[in-house]
Amino acid sequence: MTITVCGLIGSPFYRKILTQLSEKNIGFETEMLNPFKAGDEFTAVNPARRIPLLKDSDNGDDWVLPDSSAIFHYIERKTPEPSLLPASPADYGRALWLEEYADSVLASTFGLGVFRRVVFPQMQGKAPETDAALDVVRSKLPEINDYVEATIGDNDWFAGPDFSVADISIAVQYANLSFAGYVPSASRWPRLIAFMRRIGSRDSFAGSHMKAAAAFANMEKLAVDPGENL
Ligand SMILES: N[C@@H](CCC(=O)N[C@@H](CS)C(=O)NCC(=O)O)C(=O)O
Repeated sequence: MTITVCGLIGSPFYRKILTQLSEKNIGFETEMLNPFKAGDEFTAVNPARRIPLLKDSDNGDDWVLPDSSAIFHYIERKTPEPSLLPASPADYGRALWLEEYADSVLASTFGLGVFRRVVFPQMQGKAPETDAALDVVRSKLPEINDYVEATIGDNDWFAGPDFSVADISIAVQYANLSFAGYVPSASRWPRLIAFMRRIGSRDSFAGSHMKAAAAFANMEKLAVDPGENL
């Protein structure tokens, strides 16, 4: 079996899958795929033109699966242990909701609203759109951080007692915010920050996280005044 994950290290959805594979101890290869530069052959396999894509030689040379959620659940079905899906129906439902919430609301607010405005212009040699990104940090992020803080409460993980897809999906999105220079205030959202520390100590998450952080190391970051308690 050769599993190949196609995408870019800066993509939270791509790192969601790398974290899962490494958590499950599944060997994999990576293939760089830039969704903004790929040709028509990319549209043919994924009309949404998004990364990641998965290849699995067990299914033949032409088999390709797009979408981090489809990929995640495919891998869970194929290699169930150690499971990243909660056993109890209530926790399982909660994990799926939080995966969806992270992939939609967090991804659009953090990704389009903040990360892309800071990072993408710099990749083209232009100045970051700092003011627009800070507007989103001030106007949209506190409400999201409040929800995330209340959702984890005093638990270690978001959906039941064990580490799951919910934790990975949320953490990879917050990681992209940090690459843009924003980390939520630890005094205002202590449970969220404690969660980030907890997941950061897992090799499965830290490995790809550090590779991505290194890719953005030389870029100008947002500077949020600590007095704003954001
Ligand atoms: N629902 C998709 C979203 C994937 C996604 O939005 N990927 C971004 C990179 S982080 C992408 O490929 N963007 C290309 C574009 O916006 O054209 C998933 O879970 O895989």
